[in-house]
Amino acid sequence: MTVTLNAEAITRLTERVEGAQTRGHAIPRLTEEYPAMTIDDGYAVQSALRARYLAKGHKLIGWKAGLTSKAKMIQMGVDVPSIGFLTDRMARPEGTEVSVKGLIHPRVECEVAFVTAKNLSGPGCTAADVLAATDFVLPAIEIIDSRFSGFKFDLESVVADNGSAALFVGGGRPRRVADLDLPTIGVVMEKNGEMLAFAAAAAVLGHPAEAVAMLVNILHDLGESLPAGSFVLSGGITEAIPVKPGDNVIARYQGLGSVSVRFVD
Ligand code: OOG
Ligand code: MG
Repeated sequence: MTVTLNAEAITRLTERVEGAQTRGHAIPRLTEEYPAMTIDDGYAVQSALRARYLAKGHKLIGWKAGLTSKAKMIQMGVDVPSIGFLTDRMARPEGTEVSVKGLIHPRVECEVAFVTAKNLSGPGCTAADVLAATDFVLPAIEIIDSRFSGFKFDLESVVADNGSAALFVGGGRPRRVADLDLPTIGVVMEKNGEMLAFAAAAAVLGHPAEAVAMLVNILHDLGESLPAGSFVLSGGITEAIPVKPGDNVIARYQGLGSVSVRFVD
């Protein structure tokens, strides 16, 4: 870990990101004030943010991998995956209306979610380890919302902003990984009846379990591990699509069913 910011700077940045997340207002990239900040500084802010939410009673339910597909990396101009944490407050039920109140410029992503049955820890965690520890996988829609103006960021800033995590919806049909050929599963994302993006799950690092293994290895660097019963988002398979109140989004997964969300004010 190469944390370069002092404790005071980390606290300042954590409060700034928390304010932007809870009040839903955009802020400049953190690197504008701290151009030399490192990715580890970003994770130091993210860890402090997690501690603050947990102290307020939010429950950690899992983690998210992000920027794990070429489509996402190209869209965001970042070529290294990142991770973020997920809490109970971010979960929304499937097939219901989801309010975008408090979000700045939400976008949706279709992802494969993993639910684990065994603890996983790094270093050296592999996709095979992840598959052996997985209880089931299910389709998910992640609703991301960057707290940075114009949805423009660098890796240091987005890591501090918890990987743009905002809300997520799991749904479809949970399936055992042994019964699937996960990489070849096709996904189609529709908004208001129009097919806007499609790809196969292999777009995520060749196999979504690779993204979970990467996440576990980053967790190790943060002094954390992934407990059994965790919910893990493995990263957007296609580029993310902007949404606004009135939009209907449906993500259809071959063999895994579909997840749908209607956005409201
Ligand atoms: C960063 C979060 C990316 C994914 O699935 O790739 C992410 C962003 O694009 O805002 O969640
Ligand atoms: Mg995502």
